[in-house]
Amino acid sequence: MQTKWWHNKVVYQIYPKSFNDTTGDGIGDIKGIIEKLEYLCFLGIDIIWLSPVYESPMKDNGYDIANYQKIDPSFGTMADMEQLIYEAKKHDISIVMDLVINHTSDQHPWFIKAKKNKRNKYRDYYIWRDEATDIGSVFGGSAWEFDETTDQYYFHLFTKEQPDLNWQNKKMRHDMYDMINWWFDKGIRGFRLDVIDLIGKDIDNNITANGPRLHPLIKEMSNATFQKHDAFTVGETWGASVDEAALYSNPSQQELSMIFQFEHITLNWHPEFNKFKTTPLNRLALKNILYKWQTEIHPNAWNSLFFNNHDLGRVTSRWGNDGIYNEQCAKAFATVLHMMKGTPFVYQGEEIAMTNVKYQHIDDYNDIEIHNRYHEYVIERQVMGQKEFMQQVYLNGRDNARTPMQWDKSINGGFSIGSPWLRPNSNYLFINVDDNLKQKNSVFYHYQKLIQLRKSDNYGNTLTYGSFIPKTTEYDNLFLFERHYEEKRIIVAVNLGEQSVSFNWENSIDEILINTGQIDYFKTVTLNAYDALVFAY
Ligand code: TEU
Repeated sequence: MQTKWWHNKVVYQIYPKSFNDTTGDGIGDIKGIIEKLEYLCFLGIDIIWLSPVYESPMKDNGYDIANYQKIDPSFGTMADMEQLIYEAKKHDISIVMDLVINHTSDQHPWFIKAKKNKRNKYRDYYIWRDEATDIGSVFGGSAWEFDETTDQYYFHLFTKEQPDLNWQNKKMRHDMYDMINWWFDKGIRGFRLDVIDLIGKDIDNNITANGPRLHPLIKEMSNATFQKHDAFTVGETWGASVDEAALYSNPSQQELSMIFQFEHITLNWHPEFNKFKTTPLNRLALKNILYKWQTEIHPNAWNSLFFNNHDLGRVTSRWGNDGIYNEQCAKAFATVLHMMKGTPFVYQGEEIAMTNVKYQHIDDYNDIEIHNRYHEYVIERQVMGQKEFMQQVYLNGRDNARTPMQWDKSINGGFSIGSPWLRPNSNYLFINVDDNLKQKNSVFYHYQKLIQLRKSDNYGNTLTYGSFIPKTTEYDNLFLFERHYEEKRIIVAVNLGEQSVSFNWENSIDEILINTGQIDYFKTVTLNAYDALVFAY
């Protein structure tokens, strides 16, 4: 396999609005990220993926961009951004920005001009039709909004404040490529591409994701930008299959470094109500999906590895046990993730086992998706009761991932001396960075160890390039697999449940790499609730 600079790197995702506020306005800022670079360096991460910090009306917390080349004042200035890039580089950390180019904000100058009249040169930067079709918005309701100024509908797969761009317009595309290269010239090392599988849409044939023109468009973009800068790129592609993953990430395609696929995330989602009507996690189904993506992906393609991000409930609350087993459970999920082949992503707070939050009232929530779906399912269509809906929000609502980062026991968990834009989780009193750094067997130091293993002389190549060999077991909750590279062999055994499991082991053990329980072994290895054991043999 052709080696890439990012192959053995670990990515940390920051949702700036909730990371660290240095001005006291209750909103995280770029200076707050600079202040925490030492912490991130100590954790051992190599790349920071920054959720959007561009100028935005914040209808979707920055995923509605009004100016791609201006920093939103709530996050700071362009000088702050340039300083972050500079300071991060001094810590050998690369900055990757979030590229939201399927749509802009309705406050973007392009859209403001496009709306003025039909003759405007920016009119065709967006998608206009005389009649609406029955395509729905991801956030509920129609994907069409009527504009009275010009008596036409415009298309928006997300909120009506996020009009979709027309990627068939060549001038728009090249304006975008100029912007992308402008950011590379500032020293960033890559991009996370928001819902990039939507830019090939063919809405007159009811095709939104994975359209016929998708890969030619990504190739054109990549050749005009990413390939020129040996960039790290990860595309968000919700519906991608393991075969389609190679179309994006096989280097011979010259498109992207990797994609975020969501088959493991949506495995217990309802076909119509998605995250708002889920079934309990089926661990065998999760195991089979993770193993499939490890063993069936094209040998030259590349996996991203994640359980958390800014759109998902936190994994210990969503799939595990965020009560008595919270820390053990966090370590177990992290061990499975980081011992697989691909690029691990750590979402802010995951490294200290932050959990979901339970606000009592719907008005305590900020997320446009939660509010839109509450209105649609509970109020308008009455297909769900209030209690049932709130239970699903407690599991999968996006605000669970957006509560302020919990730094210490001080007011607001040390996130802000002001009034935070989203109420902190009150458990910051016992789940916080400060306590984690003081406890040698904390979740933080477990993540630090996992990341160190990936960079170690002895096991770095095995974990980065080694083959993945699944082992069959009689237990759904026992994730047992091996990693082999040249003469190195590692076995990974994680109990992703509360019932004890065991497996026979007759071979010698060369070195215990991870042991989160007091695991005894003599011919039989027994793992109790959420124990994780990794050893070389
Ligand atoms: O998310 C795409 C997306 O579809 C998810 O928001 C998903 O729809 C939802 O969480 C599942 O119900 C990307 C960004 O990650 C998200 O934050 C933005 O809201 C969205 O695109 C629009 O830019």
